[in-house]
Formats: sequence, C-alpha cells, structure tokens
Amino acid sequence: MPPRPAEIGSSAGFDVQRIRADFPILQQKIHGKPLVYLDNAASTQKPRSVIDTLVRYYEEDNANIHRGVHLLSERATETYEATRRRVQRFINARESREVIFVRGTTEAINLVAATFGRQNVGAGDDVLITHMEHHSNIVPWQMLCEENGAKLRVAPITDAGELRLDEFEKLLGPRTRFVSVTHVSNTLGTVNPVKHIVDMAHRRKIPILLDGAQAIPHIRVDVQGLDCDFYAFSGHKLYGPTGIGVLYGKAELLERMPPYQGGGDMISSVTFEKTTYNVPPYKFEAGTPNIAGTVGLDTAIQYIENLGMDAIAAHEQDLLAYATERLSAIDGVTLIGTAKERSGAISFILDGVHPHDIGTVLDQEGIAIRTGHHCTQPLMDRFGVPATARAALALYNTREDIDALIAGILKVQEMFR
Ligand code: 7TS
Repeated sequence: MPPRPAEIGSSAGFDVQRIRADFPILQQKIHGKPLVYLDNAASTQKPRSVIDTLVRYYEEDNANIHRGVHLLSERATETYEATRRRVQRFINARESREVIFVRGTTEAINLVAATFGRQNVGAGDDVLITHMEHHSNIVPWQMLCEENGAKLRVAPITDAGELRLDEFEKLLGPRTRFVSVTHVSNTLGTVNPVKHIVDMAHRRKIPILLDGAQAIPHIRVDVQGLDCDFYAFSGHKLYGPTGIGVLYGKAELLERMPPYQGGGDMISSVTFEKTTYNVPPYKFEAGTPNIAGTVGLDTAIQYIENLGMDAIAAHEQDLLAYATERLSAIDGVTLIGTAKERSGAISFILDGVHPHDIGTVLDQEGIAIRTGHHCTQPLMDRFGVPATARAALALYNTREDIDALIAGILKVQEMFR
C-alpha cells in the first residue's frame, strides 16, 4: 500500500507545529540534522513553561516545607500541597491524601511491596504479575517473595502481545494476596483491559496495583472509575521533571499500611522509647521531598490539561496508525507487539541487523529511538529476541517524524545489505 503523504498536525484543532515551539530542546540539530525525538517511553521532553516554573521556584519561593513559620516556607508548602490537589483532580482520586509523592514509578512499586506487601504476603502465598511487566514491576515482587517465602506467578501473553485473560483468571487462586499489572506495556504498546482485570481481582477480594508509567502520558486515567487499589506513575514521562512521581493508594489501605522509610515528616511524635507515625500521605514521605519536582509536575499537568487529554490521545493514535502502516510496509521489518489496543510505543526488528546498529545509524540521522531489552528481559525471551528497536510517541511528534524514521530504516537496510 503506498504511504499516505506526510501531513502535519493531522488531528483537527491540534496544532502540533505550535506545540513543538513550546519545547526548546526540539529546536536543535543532532549531527547536523533536525532532531527527531522518538524515545519518549524512556523520558519525554519538557515544555518551556515547566522549565520556567523550576527557575522561578528557585529564584522566588525556595524553602523547605511543613516546617517554617516564615513566608517562603509557607509558600513552598502551599505550592507542594497544591500539586497534590492537582494530581488528585488529574487522576480523579477521591481525596488528596491518597496522593503520595515519590521519586517515580519504581519507588512507588517498591513502596507498596515493602509496606503492604510485607504486611500481607506470607509463606505459601502468591503474587500475580504478567509476562509483559517492566523490571520495576517484577523485581520488587521477586524480592518480597524471596524474603517472605511467597511465590511469584506470571500470567502468559499471546503472540500479539495481549494478556491471556483466561489464564490470568486461572492464576487468581486462594493464595493470591496481590496483583500487579501494567496499564500499558513500555515495549509492546499493549493497552491492557485494566478495568476488567481489576474487577477479576476484586471478585476474589485481591488488591491490585496498576503500573501507569506508560499510560499516564497517553490515556485519561480515572482511579475511582478503575477502582484500582494503587496506581503508580513518573513525572518525567509526563513532560515533568525527573525525580518526582506519584503513588495513588486508597485511603483505607494507606491508613492500615506500615510506613516506608523512617525520618522527618513521617512521624507524629518521637521519643527513644516509642515513635508514633503521621497520617497518610505524610507517613510515606520521610525527609525533604523533591519540592521543585512537584512544582514542575504541577505545570506539566496544567500544560497537558490545556491541550486536552482526549486531543492528545487522538493525535497520538493517528500517528501510531500511520507509523504502524508505514513500518509494516517495509520488507524485512517485523513488529513485536500487534495487540488490538495499543498506545505510545512501537517495537520492531529488522532482518539481518542488530537493533543497536539500527539505533546507531538512526542517531547519525538525528533520530533518537531506544534499542535493547527496554527493562523487559522476560518479554524478550518470550518473543525469542535479544532486543528490539523501539519508537515511542509523544504529543509533539509529527508524521514528518515518522517519515524520517522510515527513511532512516531504509538507509540502515541499504548499509547492511
Ligand atoms: N513501568 C513501566 C511500564 C515503565 O515503562 C517504566 C520505565 C517504569 C515502570 C519505571 O519508571 P521510572 O520512571 O521509575 O524509571 N520505562 C522505561 C523505558 O521504557 N525506557 O526507559 C525507561
């Protein structure tokens, strides 16, 4: 099928060229070529407004939070807590105390494994995950199982990269104490039917965490609608700064959980004999948090909300369809991950060329993709490949970016012929 001509800003009302002007980093050349940034599943670029907010925070408001009676500390505290309320609205949590600030998805999952997990998963119990999880939704559970004598169960996936729901349901047994599943796969782009998965777990009264790292930039997330017990995501994949992320947890669970780390802010009183703990969310936020990170995250969410999550999703779905069509049309390209519902990432391999060579040649063309196992080694084993090349989309990508990727791949093929 002949490729459709490149159009820019194809979704009506979504002016991608204007949006691109908001991202200073996109304006540069790499190896003399315009930057084509398609490594967005690893981290997204930041709009000017986020960068400016960080500078303004340090120039005007910087102080520690929850401690000072002075004006700067009050201002920093107010900004920090205002971000909590913005995140609450953004993911539709019932209460702001259900929003815990962490370093990112990895820390959020480790927090749940180390607190709720340690408290509720014992010898002979099961924790259920899937074959498409990122290492950060595998290893914390493995560590917990090792420590407590529990077993990690893994639900299989199809050749298309979809979760086998029938097998998943069979694995939900009387000893299953926790389920942790990714909302969107960072390698395959598969969008899991998470509402259905939550319902399956809850029918058996099993709590569930959703890893939202790759969903939050692409899909409107409603934690009350999903009814998940925990939801984790990273700010840096959502056009915000690194080092800030969110763990959402239902208040009734957070109240019963032991603290994560000990230190300042997480206590209500300390003596050498006995310490009593603060209430959620503070119980889980020991020490000085990434205040500037929350300030940047607040602006990033505002930026996204101004564009509209639905408009962003429509634009990205259009690009994904275009990229899938054009990649599939190249002889020698195999897509890894062809689920019906996909978002964000497209993985592929090229006959006779190692993915790292694809990445290196594309870099010379100014095109940034990721190659490797994408922190999903068990998934690579499942597909029998050591690595894939992965193009991952963001709201500022264009059909021209996809055209550049396709031209780059054709060049790789020529070089390795
Ligand atoms: N879960 C998923 C599904 C992810 O894609 C990632 C990061 C994480 C968890 C961990 O997030 P972090 O912010 O705590 O590191 N994924 C990727 C990736 O695909 N390429 O680089 C990082």
